[in-house]
Amino acid sequence: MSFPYTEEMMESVKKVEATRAARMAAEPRRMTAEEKDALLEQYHPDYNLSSFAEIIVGPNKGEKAPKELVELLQAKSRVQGMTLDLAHPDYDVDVLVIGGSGASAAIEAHEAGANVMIVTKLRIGDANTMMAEGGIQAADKENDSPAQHYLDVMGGGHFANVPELVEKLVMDGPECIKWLNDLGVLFDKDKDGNMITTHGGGTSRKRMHAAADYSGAEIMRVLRDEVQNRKIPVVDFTSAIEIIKDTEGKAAGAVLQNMETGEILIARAKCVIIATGGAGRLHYQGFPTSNHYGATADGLVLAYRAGARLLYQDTLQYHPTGVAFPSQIYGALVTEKVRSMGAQFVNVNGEAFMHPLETRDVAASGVIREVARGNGIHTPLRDGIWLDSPMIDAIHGEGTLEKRLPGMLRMYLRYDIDMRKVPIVIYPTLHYQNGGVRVSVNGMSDVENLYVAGEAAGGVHGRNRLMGNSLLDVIVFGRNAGQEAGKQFKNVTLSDLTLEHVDSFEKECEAAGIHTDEVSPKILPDYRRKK
Ligand code: MEZ
Repeated sequence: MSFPYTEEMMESVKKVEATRAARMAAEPRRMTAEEKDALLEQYHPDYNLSSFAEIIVGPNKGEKAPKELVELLQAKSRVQGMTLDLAHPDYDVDVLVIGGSGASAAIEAHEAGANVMIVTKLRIGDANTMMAEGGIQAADKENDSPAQHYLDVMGGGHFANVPELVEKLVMDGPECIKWLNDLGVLFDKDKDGNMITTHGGGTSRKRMHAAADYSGAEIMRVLRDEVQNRKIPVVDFTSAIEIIKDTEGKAAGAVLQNMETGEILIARAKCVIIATGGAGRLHYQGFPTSNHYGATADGLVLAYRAGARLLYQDTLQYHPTGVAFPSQIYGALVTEKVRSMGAQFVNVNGEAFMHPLETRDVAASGVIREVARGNGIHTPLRDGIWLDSPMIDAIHGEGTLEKRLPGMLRMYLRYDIDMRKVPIVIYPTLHYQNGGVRVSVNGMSDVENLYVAGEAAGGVHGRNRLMGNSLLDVIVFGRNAGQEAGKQFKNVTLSDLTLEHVDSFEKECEAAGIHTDEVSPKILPDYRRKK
């Protein structure tokens, strides 16, 4: 392979280089609140109403959600037409964790004495948690406090966040970092052993703890080890396709389907924890995604059909810096840490048009606007914006980018792009669902004994999440759900198992005149070429 930038791109690179010293000397300007509001309204994809539809049935009837999600929420159940022997389950456990990102929940429930099982549709760790790069927030430094973190989270989420959830997130943050560190997560530390922390978009203090630029992979490595050490059973390549309830309406297990053989299995459980992650593979509004292959909103569908309400299902996060070029890695994540380390957004004329660390919704909208204004860099799949990565070594010294962002460097070097020497082209990529299943502070949804943790739950981030709060969310609320279920299962006596709620939901759909061939949960995206 040879260096892939075109002559036209290199002409623009020269302009980026020509303005670099001046840009480094000047403090980039922050937008005013009014400027941000106007920008969001005009350019953020959440404001593109034509891509949303009304939910016709279920607890969120009358509210809007992305069209693709509405279709799945109101699709046919995969168990339709099946005769299932619910009285003779294949698995009988105290706590069933659905999704490998629930590893921390499984560990805590196990610690509380529960007989726990994890079921995951791919392998444990094939999850968005694994793919989080830049870090995890927690206010554990002297110049910081949970109160300061709280204000940042609320401001970033447009004050739509559920206050009690935010309080739990920030108060438990420092202890979570300690828990992970004690388990063996190799966080970046200075020569004296102190954690190195950086800023993220919208943070007023440097509280991003990282393991280079593979923070999620490092955290998942350690959690997976701990699951193995505790001999917690993991049933992999097996998807949950429906929540089972008992005749009193409590969550009581799940119908599972082996992904290879198609075999149907019944798991009975006194408590169920959903930790199935996000929805990037639904490619809302045609966006590429940074998400893992299985991110198809399954948890939302399962919980919704069981009667749980969703919250902020109409707000998505488009990460400002997805790869726009080269095409082979289109939509892959370029961690925000690149900007935390100093790289600026620069247009085709070499101008820095926006502060690099505005909150994600604002930054993504700013990039979209700059391209819409015709100031983008032309590449085969789409025009994008320069992220001036050579600034990192220029600011912090040679070798910094290689040390602090080795994953990024390697990803681009595979295509002969050395991001230490030339800027890279980015455009927003679908990254996160800000909303999800509504939960109370103990992690329980509206359905008794059905807990939801991590990206599948909604409320803590309001209408926009800050960098590093998703890893924190999945650890704080995963552990919390595990601890709560670890207490709760001791009080649970299950009556007969039933899927009556699935039948009732289907009848409600019929009565509402919904006719569809779609089945859900979706489980995996369908990338086959359509005729
Ligand atoms: O929290 C995230 O989404 C995250 C850490 C992403 C990143 O840019 O690295």
